[in-house]
Amino acid sequence: MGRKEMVAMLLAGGEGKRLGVLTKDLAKPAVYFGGKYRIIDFTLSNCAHSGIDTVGVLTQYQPLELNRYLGIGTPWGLDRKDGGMAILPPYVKQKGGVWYTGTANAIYQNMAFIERYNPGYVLVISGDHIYKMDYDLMLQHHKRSGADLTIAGIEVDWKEASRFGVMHVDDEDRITAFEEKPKAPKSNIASMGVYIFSWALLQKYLVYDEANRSSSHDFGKDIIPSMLKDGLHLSAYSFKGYWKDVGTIESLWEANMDLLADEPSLDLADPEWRIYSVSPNRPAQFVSPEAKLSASMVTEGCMIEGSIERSVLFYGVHAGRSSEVSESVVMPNVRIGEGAKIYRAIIGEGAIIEDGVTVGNPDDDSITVVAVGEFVGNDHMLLEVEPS
Ligand code: ADQ
Ligand code: ADP
Repeated sequence: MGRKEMVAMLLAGGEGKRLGVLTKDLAKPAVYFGGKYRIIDFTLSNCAHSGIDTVGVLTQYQPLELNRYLGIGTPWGLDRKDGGMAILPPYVKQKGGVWYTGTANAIYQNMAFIERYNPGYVLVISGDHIYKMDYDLMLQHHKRSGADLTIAGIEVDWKEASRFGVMHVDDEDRITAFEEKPKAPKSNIASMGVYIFSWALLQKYLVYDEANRSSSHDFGKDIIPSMLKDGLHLSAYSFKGYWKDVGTIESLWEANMDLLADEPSLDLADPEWRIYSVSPNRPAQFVSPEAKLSASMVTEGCMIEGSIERSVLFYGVHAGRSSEVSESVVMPNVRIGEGAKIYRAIIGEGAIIEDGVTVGNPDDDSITVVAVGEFVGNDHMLLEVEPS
């Protein structure tokens, strides 16, 4: 194997329990997003545009569909012999196999994969964020500052800060303090969970952390705090673009709605930064004479006979006559019956909404979720998520 300057390790094994019925049989990175994509397409496309050709994808929870989707990495230009994409599930080693316990442990168990490429740097990223980012610019920042670890950071709303690792940064971008998901955050600069480590040093810390029995083997909880405590140079790379962690129902819904703004802050049409995905090869969408469509994304294979407003429809959705869909995210192959009404909802793949049924409530802020494959009749109770 040729030497690589930087190898990416993409964490795609989290359980995603906060997405509830949408991730019951599906890893979070494989969840649909934005009409034509899966969440993981964004990170993989970032790798492609940043000139990264060696990516280890660490899977664990419900990997079947994700593995099938990733294939050999062709859509992202990663189907190559020298490097390319490798799917790295926990496997049985001579000393016995173990489930990945935390994010750092997942990388620890794959040190041999990284070592094959003898890289100068390792980029750690997640499969559950929506953003467009050039990791090469971050690498240049890392080299320029001479840091041991660079963490990408972004300013978030104060009310959201406790969902993230937050950091304090001085005038020279040096991280002076880091707290993982603090109850009372003292900074609103969130870690994006995007890290560049110098490989020799990361290796040392992974081994050291593994020997520590009280560690949870997590980057945010263990590795970053111990590097900081040891006085290493941690630098923040300030990211200015659109970034969203879509780990909750509310944020997944919001990020889809963000695409429908007059001038969306995440431009999917940028010819310089395509988001690569796998096309389902369906016929063009069909819109019947009585249909109404406004401010929506409607994808191939859809058949629209009702009224669709401020919604994102994935492929193969059938919206029956006189149906109404408003401010909703409708995943592939959903059937919406005649006269059915859907307000502020996320409808899982393959769900069936019977004729005349109402899902969601136009008058409140909650978001209703219909599970993958669920049949919704008139007497059905649905999960509502109150806004936080
Ligand atoms: P979280 O996203 O909450 O916070 P975590 O649950 O550890 O952190 O997941 C990080 C990523 O790793 C996710 O993509 C998840 O799918 C994956 N993952 C989790 N456990 C894994 C395992 N055992 N094997 C493989 N993959 C695994 C992190 C940071 C915060 C930061 C936020 C930004 O800890 O500091 O602010 O990301 O979203
Ligand atoms: P959420 O925070 O929404 O539950 P994440 O994807 O961020 O979802 O992962 C949550 C946690 O679940 C992580 O800390 C991870 O270690 C843990 N986890 C990952 N895979 C499994 C699994 N197969 N069984 C139990 N826990 C898991």
